[in-house]
Amino acid sequence: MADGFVVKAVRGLWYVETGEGILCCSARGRLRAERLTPLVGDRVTVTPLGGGKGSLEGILPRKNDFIRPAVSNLDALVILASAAVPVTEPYLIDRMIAIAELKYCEPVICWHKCDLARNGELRDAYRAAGFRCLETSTVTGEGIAELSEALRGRFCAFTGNSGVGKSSLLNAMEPSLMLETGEVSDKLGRGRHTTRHVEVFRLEPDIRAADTPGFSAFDAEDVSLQLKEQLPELFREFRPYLGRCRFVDCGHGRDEGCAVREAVEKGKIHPSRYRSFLRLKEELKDLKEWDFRN
Ligand SMILES: Nc1nc2c(ncn2[C@@H]2O[C@H](COP(=O)(O)OP(=O)(O)OP(=O)(O)O)[C@@H](O)[C@H]2O)c(=O)[nH]1
Ligand SMILES: [Mg+2]
Ligand SMILES: [Zn+2]
Repeated sequence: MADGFVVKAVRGLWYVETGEGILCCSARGRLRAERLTPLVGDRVTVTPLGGGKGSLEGILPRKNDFIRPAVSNLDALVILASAAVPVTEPYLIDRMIAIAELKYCEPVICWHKCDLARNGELRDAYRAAGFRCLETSTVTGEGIAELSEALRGRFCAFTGNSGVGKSSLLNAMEPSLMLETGEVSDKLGRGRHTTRHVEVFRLEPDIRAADTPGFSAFDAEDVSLQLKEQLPELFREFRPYLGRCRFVDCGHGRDEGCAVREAVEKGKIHPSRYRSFLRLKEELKDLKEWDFRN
């Protein structure tokens, strides 16, 4: 039996990095019986079967796990956004931040393609809220070294809409990767879903990074009852105001005497973040405990 790390999952086969190289593994019956699906990022135990094959026997306890992208044990989630085509909706950034915060994973916000366009206002808003927020470009090389430094020694996944430049940015950080990239469609201004599966690569200096397929509006959502219950705290710049509202059960919407809304009005919280909070709250409002029993 050997220890390993799942670097890729394709159609019921897991590619596991071990001391003997990468083994292509199928999951043992016991895992299937327990309905445990290995994820990219899992620490696992495998039995080598020879010929580059193996049997995946067990999954070590996870630090966290995500549905989109389907990965586990992340130290950081690199959220790519762009002010150029395809423009990223701030709501998507804020939703991913909330999910990362829930799972004790650091969100790193990357305003990419900054050679084409910038959104200085939002960049500053995220920085003021306490996030690591970089501007990067594969054309000018801006921010690439800074991003590599921020991710040193960590396991992270790159996420963001299709065409935002995840694979290109990874190539810029580690030119030996030569990952496939795709033009953004002129007509629709959308990406072409070039990357088809999650895969982990090693980058200098001592980084493990997963490239992931860009998402579209139809993907499975990583929502949970915990996300709903903890939502206000997951917007970290709201925390100083929580508990200061007039009513203990304040929903931080139109409620009278809401300290969060007052902070927005006084310019302490950016309105775009507050709008995202309200929209996410609305989206989660019908989630009930029984939706999560199976
Ligand atoms: N101007 C400019 N274009 C970029 C930059 N980074 C990526 N691109 C272009 O954006 C397009 C999409 O890049 P990809 O790396 O394929 O995007 P992706 O996020 O991996 O897309 P999916 O794999 O579909 O999710 C390509 O045409 C890239 O050349 C950048 O910093 N500046
Ligand atoms: Mg890609
Ligand atoms: Zn309130």
